[in-house]
Amino acid sequence: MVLLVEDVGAAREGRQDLQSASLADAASQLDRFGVVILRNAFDPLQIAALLERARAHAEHVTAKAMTGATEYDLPEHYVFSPRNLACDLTALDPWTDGRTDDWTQTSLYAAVMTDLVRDLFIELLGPEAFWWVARVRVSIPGNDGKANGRLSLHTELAQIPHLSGLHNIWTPLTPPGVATNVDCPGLQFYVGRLSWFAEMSKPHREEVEDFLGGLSEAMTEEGPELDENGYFFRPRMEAGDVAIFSGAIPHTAYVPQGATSPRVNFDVRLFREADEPQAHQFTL
Ligand SMILES: O=C(O)CCC(=O)C(=O)O
Repeated sequence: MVLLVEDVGAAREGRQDLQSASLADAASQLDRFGVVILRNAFDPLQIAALLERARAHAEHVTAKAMTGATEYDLPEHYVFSPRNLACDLTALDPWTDGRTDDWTQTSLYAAVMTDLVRDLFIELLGPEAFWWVARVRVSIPGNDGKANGRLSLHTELAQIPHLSGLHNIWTPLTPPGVATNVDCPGLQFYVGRLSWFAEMSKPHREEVEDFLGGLSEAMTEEGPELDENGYFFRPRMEAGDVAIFSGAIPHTAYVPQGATSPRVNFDVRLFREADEPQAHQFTL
């Protein structure tokens, strides 16, 4: 298994360019595009038990959601939200079974925090960082507009402006062979104007949201026509791949026409400083 980094720039020409990754390559993608995709970041066998639980969880949630249920009959420690079909990672992770809400105690943390990922975050945030909201989300194709409706195209910076140095880790918890943006809903990023979003998202949130609102039709199209400033990057990701993205990059889910499976994923927010009472400090 070779760790690869995807060239986000090549996706603009419809090419998928994967190269063996170094810390410098990963940092450069993140700096230029606001997102880096690490393929084969970890061996999915390390989280085999979590993947099995994620599969069973998605099956249960999908069956409930498709009947329009409001009661999901999940144990209380799942801290499950029918609004975004998300629950705490620690409820599903076999290492914790909900006994703690600390994602740094989970088998997923042990798998994702490879030397490269850790070094990248130390470069971005320093060795003492914070995290907040570590969740497993289920996204169901064909159920848009209902409980799990796609979030609007947004930047985290505009939505949670009180965190500094904010970055997300996003990783699929899908069964082997199931790829996001091909077989199941994935993530899409609007690539372009990164410095404008970085500068404007906090002080001029409405202007940023107006601009993103104008892209709402394009973001659902298979081959959107966009101006020269931007394009949608829709990475194909499987279990073991990791996306790391900055608070400045606009993103939301993408549901490909051929999607048949629900998508389960994990996401967490990491940051440098916080005026956030629920933030947890940790050492990278
Ligand atoms: O997983 C998704 O569909 C969206 C995730 C997202 O927008 C976020 O984590 O901020």
